Amino acid sequence: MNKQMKGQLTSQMAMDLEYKYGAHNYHPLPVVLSKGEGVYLWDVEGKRYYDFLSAYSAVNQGHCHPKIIKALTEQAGKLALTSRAFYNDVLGVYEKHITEYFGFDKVLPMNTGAEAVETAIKLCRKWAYRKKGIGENKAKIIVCENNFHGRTTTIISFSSDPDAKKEYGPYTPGFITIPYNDTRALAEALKDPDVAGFMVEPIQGEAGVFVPDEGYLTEAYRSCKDAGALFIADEVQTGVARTGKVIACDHENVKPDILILGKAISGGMYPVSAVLANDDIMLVIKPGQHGSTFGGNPLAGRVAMAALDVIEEENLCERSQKLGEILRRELKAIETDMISVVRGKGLLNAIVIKPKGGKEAWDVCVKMAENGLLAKPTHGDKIRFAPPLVITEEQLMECVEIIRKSVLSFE
Ligand code: IF1
Repeated sequence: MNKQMKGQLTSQMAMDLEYKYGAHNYHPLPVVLSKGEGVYLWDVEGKRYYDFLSAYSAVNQGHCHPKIIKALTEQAGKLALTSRAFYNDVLGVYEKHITEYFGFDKVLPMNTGAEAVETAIKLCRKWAYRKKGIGENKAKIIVCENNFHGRTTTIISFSSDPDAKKEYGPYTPGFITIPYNDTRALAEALKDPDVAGFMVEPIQGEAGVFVPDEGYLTEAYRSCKDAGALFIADEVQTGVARTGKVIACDHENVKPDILILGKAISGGMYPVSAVLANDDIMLVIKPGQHGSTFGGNPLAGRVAMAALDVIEEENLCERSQKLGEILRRELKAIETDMISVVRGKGLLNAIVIKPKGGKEAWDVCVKMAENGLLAKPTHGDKIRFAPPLVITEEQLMECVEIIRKSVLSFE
């Protein structure tokens, strides 16, 4: 009541509003957040939590990073959007910055991850017709089972998740699905001369942080080269230091032909995504053939440059690598049969929960929230653990304690 008089929403009021006025396309954990700083989030009642989701790895640099806020606010007061009908004085500077950062000739700027994936699909197809000589409308792209690449009509056309796909047809043709982590299936599929490319997540996020065998990416890349097909890495979730390297492909020294980035290239401050490729590929798209009103706007450029600088300045790759090892070691040491699997790379991790006494992953997450740590179950029995990479070892150990206490409360 008091809070309401001050014009503040209680958690219940906020949840009721979303339920009444918002589409019901999500089922969030019952916590209403109003503030973030670094590794912490606060709910409207002022309770503090560790964030162990990082907005699905968008907030790798931590919430409300001062350097990224500064970039955003300074540029917002100067120039936010011009469209691409005119040049602006940030875009070229940003393009130089990001291409040098990731080691490609060119970037095509978009906004969301799904848009960048769509862009990569279009780029791959156009390359196939202009450079590989595939007959028009014949190009195929190989994708993996249990992929997650976004929510657009074309992308869900090759999803294997019925929730994501069912009753959204008719679907876009031109995709071949093979099992993930299966180089023989890939080699077989690549025999089709109409294959233009292979699009893959270096670690499958939605599938519950499924890490492929060592050497998978190297072998897949080599098969693509042998077949004259493009190797397309969707690093929307794995990119930007999350797995302990700048991109996850770096673990195997694989340089994708097309690199898709999103989420953390803005530190979660603004929707920024990007497709990177070298000239022989990127320049097949000519003026008027692809674009976006917001893609490459000055605000996005400034924010992304600041967010990428933070990764380097704060050594977030090294932190992610080191703390990931500690986290997995500590999780494996929890004496419970409720955690059946611990897996991941860097600070992209998941545990698999074996239900006990009717209690499942969802209940564990609710308990962890009570104890001050936010994580979300995926596919029923898995819980993703992906804190902001700015977390300290001391904070991480405190989080392990919260997880331990929460899981053991069901023993
Ligand atoms: C939701 C998952 C994560 C992605 C990869 C493209 C996109 C994503 C590899 C699209 C987005 C999200 C979106 C989010 C849930 C989430 C997710 F569990 F579904 F798989 F992160 F783990 N490529 N991933 O992971 O990017 O268009 O959303 O910017 O609520 O749908 P977007």
